Amino acid sequence: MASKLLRAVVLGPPGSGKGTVCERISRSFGLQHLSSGQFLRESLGGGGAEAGALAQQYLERGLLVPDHVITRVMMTELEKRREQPWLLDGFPRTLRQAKALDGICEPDLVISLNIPFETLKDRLSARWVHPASGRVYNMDFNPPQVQGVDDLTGEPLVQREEDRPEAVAARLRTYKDAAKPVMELYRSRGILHSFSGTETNKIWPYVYTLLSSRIPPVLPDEEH
Ligand code: G5P
Ligand code: MG
Repeated sequence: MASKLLRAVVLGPPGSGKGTVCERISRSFGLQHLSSGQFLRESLGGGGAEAGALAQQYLERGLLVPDHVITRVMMTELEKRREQPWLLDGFPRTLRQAKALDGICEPDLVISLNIPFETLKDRLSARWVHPASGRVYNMDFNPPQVQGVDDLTGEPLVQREEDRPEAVAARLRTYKDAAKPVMELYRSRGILHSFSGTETNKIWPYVYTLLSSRIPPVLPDEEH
């Protein structure tokens, strides 16, 4: 069924809520959530994988990894899912990446999260993660049940190097420069939908409505 093969992309600066929104979309609409940052972090634990070793230096500083590295990682994952609907979180982030993605499949729908700089800085410094699973918490917005530990495993949470203030400012600058032509490309195709605000919970109903017009929900929008 054509609607089941929806391919969507969520764009947004670091901390804009891509992961949070994608998780909700994935639960409500059954799309597979594919996070480029998560794939990169997994490849770091991959025992000397070339892409992993290279990526680590960039990840630690909150810089974009080179296009060919991330593109190879993402193309491998997307090739495995040729016949499936998906939702990309964090890819493409540059024009080159967008062109590489077009080579596999042009996205049907692009969601852009437009969040003020101050809000992003506050959020990122309150973020803690469970490294093994990639589960993300926020001490204000989405705290763990017990402070400092993962809800499911009870293992300790850590703060990513890239969430320190200097790294955050650098990430936001890099993002803006690289993302502009990507947004222009998708805008020119008429598939870009931008959502502005300071709270994911307020943006979410609009995202839900947009997605509902394209694909039947598997879960009603009441749990969020
Ligand atoms: P990632 O993993 O893609 P970023 O930097 O793009 O990382 P990040 O930091 O994961 O994005 P996000 O997914 O946009 O942010 O946002 P999130 O995690 O859902 O929310 C951020 C925090 O705010 C969370 O704690 C969340 O709970 C909280 N929050 C959400 N909504 C609200 C709200 O309404 N209110 C409040 N108070 N809090 C809220 O990429 C990591 C690195 O990988 C490399 C780069 O080095 C990158 O830095 N990389 C790539 N490099 C090149 N090209 C690519 N395509 C790459 N992809 C990844
Ligand atoms: Mg994320």
